[in-house]
Order: sequence, then structure tokens, then C-alpha cells
Amino acid sequence: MKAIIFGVTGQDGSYLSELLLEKGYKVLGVNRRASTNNTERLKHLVENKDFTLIEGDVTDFISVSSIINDFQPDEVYNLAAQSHVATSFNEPLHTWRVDAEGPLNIIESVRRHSFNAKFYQASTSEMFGSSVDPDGYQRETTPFEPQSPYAIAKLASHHKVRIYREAYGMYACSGILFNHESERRGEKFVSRKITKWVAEFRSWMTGENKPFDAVSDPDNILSVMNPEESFPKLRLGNLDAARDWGYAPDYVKAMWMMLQQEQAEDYVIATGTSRTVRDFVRIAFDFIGIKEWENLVVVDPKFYRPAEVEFLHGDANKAKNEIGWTVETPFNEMVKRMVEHDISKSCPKKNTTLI
Ligand code: NDP
Ligand code: GDR
Repeated sequence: MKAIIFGVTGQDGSYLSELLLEKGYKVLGVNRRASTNNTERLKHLVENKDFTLIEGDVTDFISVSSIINDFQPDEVYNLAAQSHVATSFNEPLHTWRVDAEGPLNIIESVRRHSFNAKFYQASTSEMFGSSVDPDGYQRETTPFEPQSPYAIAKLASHHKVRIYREAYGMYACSGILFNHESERRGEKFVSRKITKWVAEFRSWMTGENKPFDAVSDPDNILSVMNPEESFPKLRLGNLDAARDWGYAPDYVKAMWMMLQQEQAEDYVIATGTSRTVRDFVRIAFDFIGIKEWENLVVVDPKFYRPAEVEFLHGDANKAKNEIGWTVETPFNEMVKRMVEHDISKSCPKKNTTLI
């Protein structure tokens, strides 16, 4: 089997590449030219004989269509996006080109050159925006009320994929994935921003040049020192926003499962549990033994969005019943892995196993 992954250098692209290679696929990863190395998440895969990188940009129809025509894939995964919601308010046109025109370039190229290939589009829970069913969940049938240029562009692609499925009979589907995080999450997303800060703070607290060498009683340490003077606080925006956070390696399995069905269908992928940003912060601090974290965090209006999605809470029962997808990694385990990973990066010599 041969698969093309657009967006291969991102968080999900790297995990999906690993999954498909494990399953014996030949994987062609499309990455856009960058002035610095953007293949950090793929460095362990570049020696694999079944893994090839090719330069391409989803906004360029010529580049996309010739890649698809030359490779003749069995499966095409489009994960490429300007994926940062806050950035989409500052760069709405760029976001539109990548997130709305990009998928159209790909699916139209598949239709012309590789009609029988199965196509996966990375849709998002952001498309629900402010819409919630009366029982407090969002699911495949919940009306869409997008709240950002990002969500609007993604929703346009979501409908285009449906049209290609219904009008042309292509195997084309969208995974409506809720937030998913990992050790490879981009550092501007709130989860990784928190775990990176928490890890750096712990490394700073336990550093050799400090009066304390172990975090035996971190809250006691905090009461005798003034971290504000020595260590910049964690600056965040809306702490009350609620998200349904899962673990990215679990979620890329769902992408693959969606392409192994008789008929293409769209599926919500989510854990079914919603937590606030405040909960995420509290749990991350808990892993380094800090209970009284409030004086280490500053709410900075700079990180507020012009429009916010306040509440996301997914019902993935359709995916569970029809394709057999279930959550494997609990939320707390995910946060722990992220904090441990960031500790190992910020302080490589320290023992990074948290108990
Ligand atoms: P990332 O931001 O980590 O990855 C996005 C990828 O798209 C990167 O490889 C990026 O390349 C690539 N890309 C951006 N612009 C272009 C372009 N013009 N041409 C080709 N490639 C481009 O996102 P994730 O891995 O987290 O998410 C994967 C997809 O799933 C995205 O479409 C996202 O919108 C969507 N999604 C993500 C969710 C999540 O919680 N992670 C939830 C729901 C949907 P580069 O490395 O050069 O920047
Ligand atoms: P989101 O993820 O917008 O849900 O999109 P992000 O982690 O950026 O924000 C989650 C929530 O946290 C609030 N928040 C902050 N966010 C960031 N980035 N930085 C902060 O300092 C901060 N403080 C509070 C936000 O306001 C928001 O409510 C992600 C992306 O992966 C999308 O591509 C994907 O489609 C959706 O998840 C599902």
C-alpha cells in the first residue's frame, strides 16, 4: 500500500508516518520548503527505506497534482494546515489559502489523477464553535457555528469533501478531531506552552546554582522565595475555556481506521471528557509537586482571542460503534508524558521519571 501525507512535518504527520510504516506502507511525505530545518519530528524516520520526503506546497495546484499523478497513492491524508486558531485572526487570507484552497487542490488532483485513492481530510471540533447539543455534547449531527477564520476555512473544506464524496462517488471523508496533544505538540498551543514552562520551572528550582537541590516540598520553597524576581511567570489567556483533550498517537489511528471501511463517512474523534485550561495547568503543576500554582501564572489579555470557543466536549460513539476506535491514553498520563519529556529537554541530566 502507498500513502501520501500532506502536513507530514507536523505533530500528527509524524505519528501517522510511524503508524503507516509499521503497517508496511510506503509513505511519501510532502513538506514545504523552509529556510530552516522543519523535519525535526521525522528525524528517526529518514533512514527508513519506505519513507520518502518530497517538497511541495498545498497552495500550489501544479505541485500537488504532479505529486499525486506521479506517486499513484492508495491513500491520501491531508493534515497540512495553518493550524493555530489565534494566528488565523491575524492571517485570515493565508489561513484560507492553506486550509480551504489547499484541500481543494488535493482532492481535485485525486479526482483527476488517482480517482480510486481514499482521501482523508483533517476537519476539526473548532467547526462547532459555539454550538452544543442540549445534552452538552458535540457530535456529527451538531450544527456548525465557526468562530474563527481557521474554523471557517476548515468548514469550507469539510463541505467540499462531502460534495466530492456525494457528487463524484469518491472515497473521501473527514475526521472531526477534537484537540489532541503530545510530546511533539507545537509550543504555541496551550498544552505544550504549559508543560514546557512547568518543566523549565522545575529545572530552574532544582538547578545546581540554587539553594535547594530537590523538590521535596515545592510549596514550602515557593513560600520562601520570590519566583517573580528570578523566573518569568507563565502568561496565559482564557483559563476558563474548556477543551476535550486526547493523545495524538491515539488519534492518528482513527485517521487510518476511517480509510479502511467499505464506505467513506465522517466521524467525531474525542475522549468525551471536557476540562478547562485551568484544570490543565493544575494537573501539570501537580506532577512537579506544586499545589499552590496561582501566584506563578498571570492572565495576560494579549492571549485572549477576538472570538473564543468556550466549550468543546465530543461524543465519539459513532466512531466507537462503526470503526471500533476507542481512547487508549488517559488525560493525566498524557500530561505526565508531556511534562516528563519537557523536563528531559530542559534538563537532560536529571532523572525525568515522575512518580
Ligand atoms: P501542525 O501545525 O503540527 O502541522 C501542520 C502541518 O501542515 C505542518 O507539517 C506544516 O508544515 C504543514 N503545512 C502548513 N502549511 C503548509 C503548506 N502551505 N503546504 C504544505 N504543508 C503545509 O498540526 P497538527 O499536526 O496538530 O494537526 C494536523 C491537522 O489536523 C491540521 O490540519 C490541523 O488543523 C488539524 N487538527 C488538529 C487538531 C489538534 O488538536 N492537533 C485537532 C483537529 C484538527 P511546517 O512544519 O512547515 O509548518
Ligand atoms: P485550540 O488550541 O485553539 O483549541 O486549537 P490552543 O491550544 O491554541 O488553545 C486552547 C484554548 O486555550 C486557550 N488559551 C491559550 N491558547 C494558547 N494557544 N496560548 C495561550 O497562552 C492560551 N491561554 C489560554 C485558548 O484561548 C483556547 O481556548 C487546537 C488546534 O490544534 C487546532 O488546529 C485544532 O483544530 C483544534 O485544537 C481542535
